[in-house]
Amino acid sequence: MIEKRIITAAVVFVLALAGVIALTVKQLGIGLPTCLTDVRPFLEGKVIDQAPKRYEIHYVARMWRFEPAEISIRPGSTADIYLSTADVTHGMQIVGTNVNLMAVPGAVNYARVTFDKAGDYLVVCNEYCGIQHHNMAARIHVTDKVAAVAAPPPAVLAGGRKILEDQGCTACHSLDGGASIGGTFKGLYGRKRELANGTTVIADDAYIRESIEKPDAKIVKGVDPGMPPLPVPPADITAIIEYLKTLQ
Ligand code: HEC
Ligand SMILES: [Cu+2]
Repeated sequence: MIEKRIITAAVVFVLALAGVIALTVKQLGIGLPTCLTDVRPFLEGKVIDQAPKRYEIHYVARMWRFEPAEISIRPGSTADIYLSTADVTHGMQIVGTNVNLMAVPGAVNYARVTFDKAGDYLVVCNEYCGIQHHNMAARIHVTDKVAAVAAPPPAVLAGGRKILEDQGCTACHSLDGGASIGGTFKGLYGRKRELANGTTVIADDAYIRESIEKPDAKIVKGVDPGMPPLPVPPADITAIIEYLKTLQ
C-alpha cells in the first residue's frame, strides 16, 4: 500500500504548507486580497472616515475610470478597501503597496492596507478593459493636510472591547479586576506602574501603546514577562486605549 502512504504524505505536506502560509499572513498582518461573498456589489464610490486614521474606501471601477478618482487620507492610516465594477472585469493596483485586486462583475473584492509614508499613490487598472484602458487611473493623496477625526465616535468604544476579545488579549488580561496572567485592565489607565528595573511610569496612552507594540520594553515589577507581540493595527490600539480609559 505504498500509494496510500504517498498520498497521505502528500496531503499532510499540502496541509502543513497551507498552515505555514496562514500563520505567516496572520503574524505579518498582511491583508490578503479576498473575494467577499456576503457583500453586495455597489455603484457608488466613497470614503468613510471611521476613526482617527481608519478609513473604509469603496471603489467602483468602470470604463475607464475609478470612483472616487482622488481622495486624501492621513499618513499612518489603515484603509479597508472594497472594490466593485460597474461593467467589465478590471484590475486595481495601488502602486507602492501590495494591493492588487480584481474587480469582477457581480462580486466585491477586499484588501486592507496601511499607508505609512506620505505621498501620492497612483491607482491603476492592470486588466485590459478596452481602448482607453491605459488612461484608467486614480490617486490617493496621503497627507497631513487632512483633518483628523476629532473625538472617537461611540462605536470605537464598543470596538475597543471587541478588539481585545478578537485579539485574544482577554485570555491573559481580565476586564473586571479578576486574577489573570498579564494583570487586570480594570483601573490600569492612569495608574502608577512600578517596573522591574526600579523606575516608575504612569499608564498613559504612550505606555499602553508601547506595552502592546513592544511588550518587552517595560516589564512590571514582580510579573513574568511573556506577552507575545501581536500585530494590532495602530487604529485598533487607539480604540483599545479609549476603552481602557472607561474601565476605572
Ligand atoms: C499570553 C498572554 C498575553 C496576551 C495574549 C496579551 N498579554 Fe498583555 N501582558 C501579558 C503579561 C505577562 C504582561 C506583563 C509583563 C509586562 O509588563 O510586559 C502584559 C502586560 C500588558 C500591559 C501592561 C500592563 C501593566 O500592568 O502595566 C498592557 C497594556 C497589555 N499587556 C496589553 C495587552 C493587549 C492590548 C493585548 C492584546 C492585543 C495583550 N496584552 C495580550 C500577557 C499577555
Ligand atoms: Cu480597466
